[in-house]
Amino acid sequence: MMSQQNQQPQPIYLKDYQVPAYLIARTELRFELDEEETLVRATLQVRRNPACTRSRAALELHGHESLELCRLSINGEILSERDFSRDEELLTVSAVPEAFTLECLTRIHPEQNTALEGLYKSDGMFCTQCEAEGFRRITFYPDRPDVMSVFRTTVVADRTRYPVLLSNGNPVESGYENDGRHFVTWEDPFPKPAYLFALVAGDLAVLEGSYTTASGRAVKLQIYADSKDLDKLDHAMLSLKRAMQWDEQVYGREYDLDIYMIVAVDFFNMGAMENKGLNIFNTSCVLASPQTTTDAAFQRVEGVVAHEYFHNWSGNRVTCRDWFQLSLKEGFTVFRDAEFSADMNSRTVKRIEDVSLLRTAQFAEDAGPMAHPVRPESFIEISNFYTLTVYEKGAEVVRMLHSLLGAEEFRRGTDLYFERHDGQAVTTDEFVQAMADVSGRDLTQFKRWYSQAGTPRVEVSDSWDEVTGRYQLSFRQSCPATPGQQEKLPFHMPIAYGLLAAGGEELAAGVLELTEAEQSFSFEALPERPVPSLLRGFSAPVKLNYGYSDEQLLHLLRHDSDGFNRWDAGQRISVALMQSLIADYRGGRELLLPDSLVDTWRSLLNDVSLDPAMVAHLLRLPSEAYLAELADVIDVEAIHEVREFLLKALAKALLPEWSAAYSRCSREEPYTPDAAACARRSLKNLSLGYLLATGEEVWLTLAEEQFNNADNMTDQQSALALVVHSGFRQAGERLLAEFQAQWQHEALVMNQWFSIQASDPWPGALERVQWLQEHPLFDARNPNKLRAVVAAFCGQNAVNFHAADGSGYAYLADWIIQLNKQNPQIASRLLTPLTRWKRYPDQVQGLMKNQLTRILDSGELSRDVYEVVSKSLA
Ligand code: 0A1
Ligand code: ZN
Repeated sequence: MMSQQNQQPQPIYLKDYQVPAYLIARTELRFELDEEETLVRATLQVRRNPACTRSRAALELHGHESLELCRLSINGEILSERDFSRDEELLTVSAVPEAFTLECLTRIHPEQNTALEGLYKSDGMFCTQCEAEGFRRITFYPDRPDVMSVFRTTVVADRTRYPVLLSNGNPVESGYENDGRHFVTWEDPFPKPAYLFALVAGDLAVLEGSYTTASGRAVKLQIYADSKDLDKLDHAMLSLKRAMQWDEQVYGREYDLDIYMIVAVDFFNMGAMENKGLNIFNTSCVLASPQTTTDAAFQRVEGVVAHEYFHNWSGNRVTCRDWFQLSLKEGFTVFRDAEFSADMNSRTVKRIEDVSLLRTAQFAEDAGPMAHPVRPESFIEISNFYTLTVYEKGAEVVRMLHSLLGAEEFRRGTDLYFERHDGQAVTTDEFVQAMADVSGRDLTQFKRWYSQAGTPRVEVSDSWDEVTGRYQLSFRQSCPATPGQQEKLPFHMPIAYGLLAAGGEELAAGVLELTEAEQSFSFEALPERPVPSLLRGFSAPVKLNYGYSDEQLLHLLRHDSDGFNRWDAGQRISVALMQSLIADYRGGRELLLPDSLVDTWRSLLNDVSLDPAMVAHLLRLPSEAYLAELADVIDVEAIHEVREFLLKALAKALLPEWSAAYSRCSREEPYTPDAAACARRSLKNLSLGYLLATGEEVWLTLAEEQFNNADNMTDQQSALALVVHSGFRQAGERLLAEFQAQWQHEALVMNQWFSIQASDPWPGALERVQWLQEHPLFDARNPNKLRAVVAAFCGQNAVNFHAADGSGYAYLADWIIQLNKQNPQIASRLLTPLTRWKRYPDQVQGLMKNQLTRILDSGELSRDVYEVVSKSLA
């Protein structure tokens, strides 16, 4: 597992896939949980896989080096050391019968497990995380997703400390032992791969609910959490019921077990996990209450609860053949949860948020050393491939299929896919094949989206013939080289479009299908030269360029029937202006705010007929991260200074409008979390940000009032973050202290307190994070705390992370070296900002690379960190 310079971990290739030699019909597990050590007895019904052509293949069981093997037997005969061999990854038994019972007793140490993979302890409770390859830290097993088995699990533990004992499926038996322990046996009738196994034991409170499926079956719903958080589970429960209903209505998918459980845990590497019937969630993705949770976090809870629920069909009933197919379940499930959220809230706003994430973070991933296709060809450590590319770009690929086929045909495709492959472990090819079969379309070229990495570029030009009324759009597509892929072939992409007349009405609209490197489309007999609205709804994950004039963009901003493109037109205006201001800043020229922008913004701010959420999105300046992604060479300081200049200039130029918008949106009504109220809060807090950017004390007073009087976390936290980040030093300290006093017992709220400080762009942030790390509420073993401090500083505080002396880089490298052994997954994720060194000026590159080299030379590296560092330096 750990590697040294001389024996480096080797990649695994998709092309080397082989079917498993042995299958497991039944898995029986017995866990004896204990503070010091846990005993796991596994009884497996094994038989040769008839589909495996390798005769006399050995039985290979994965087993992490931390497993202590106590006893191994086949059909009751204990094996001696000569009967099997073991290395860091595998236990191999060379001679086994055709079908047999294997029994394996192992001892494990959950209390020492800081990697949070396998069985571990989170704040006094036992829990598991088995995706992707965590089950091999629990017992010896063919830990691969194409081995699916029925599980029966008995959990034994002390009655008083662990009154709640959970596992997958339905509870079938329970009772007491005579030594103060009790047990519960669970049986999951649906065959599943080991990565979906889960176990929880602890002293937990529960919120119960119920749901009756479309066919009339009653399902018990349970959400477990620490008793102090019992009042924060209603939103998750409501979201779950909505998700269950939505999946019935939109996909015809019903839940299949009698019970559905969610457990909230504090120590978790990711957001949540879809274990069959027993989801385990990071507290940050399940707990919600108006007093402690922002609007954004409410939406995240809704989305993640739905995401994990939807996995029951897209992931669990139909699962992945191997981990290269990860996007089969993740891309599809992200698409499903995005559509669900769009239906529950504002479709346009959801799309704007998702595309913003894709265009900043996923495009940056595509342009970095870890760029990979939606279906990667190789990996060293699979944990490194739970990426924006697999999740978000994967969802865009599914969305494109939806656009190409249309909603009805797409639904027939998913019906066929679920029916054909229920209970199977399949590949992305099978998913696309179902779509091809229902539509009669040839999707061979489309599949390049799965195999070619990189963000395609689409250059568009047009021509107009006054005499015939012929309008022509010409497209040219290309895709930059990515690691291991120099040449790319053209993609099959849907380009949703509309053609707008001067009066704003639509002359034509539809979806163009681009398949060639260069391709033109003509529109005949148009009454006038149109303004093209291209890539509506962001119909393909590409960078599209057309030489829009400001007038054309303003026209789209005013008239486009596609809300997304209206927003995007505004973004294009802002981006173009900021790019020219960045050039001015670098050239030492004075920065000026054009009157035209002020006029446009004024009319948007004054237009009370517009959705306030939309106005807020339109008037939020493009993020530093997005501008960085668009730059040839990233000038961190120039980007930051230009954005600050614009904030201040727009604040001053539109002062009465910001103030009016603020007042208009601050109604004296009690808090509600509905979409309209969220929309008002977002415009109100955006306005407050601009007001504070003036630096005038009156607005500080307003912000402090909002902070003090808020009946919800969105308003209170926005006020805090805005005061701190606007550079009101003293007031900021005062509010931070008050906030801490008020919320010190709420871990998730305090995470926000940490991250507001860590992302503070003003000088001194490095000293601040070093101080925060010593705070009694900081805990370096808790991933949420690391994200709130380390990731917030390195990922959301560009000016400070990129300090000219390289101190930010050294700070991150210190953390990586410390976390490498403690929690490799988190270490490797935190590393991302350092991997982007090629995007910065020469002198910066050297400083960043030095730290990467320092990590590489720091001793034994986990596969996770080794893969990212070595690929970054290659
Ligand atoms: N399948 C989960 C994501 C997940 C992946 C790995 C984990 O542990 C390392 C945890 C969760 C999802 O998509 O929600
Ligand atoms: Zn998922």
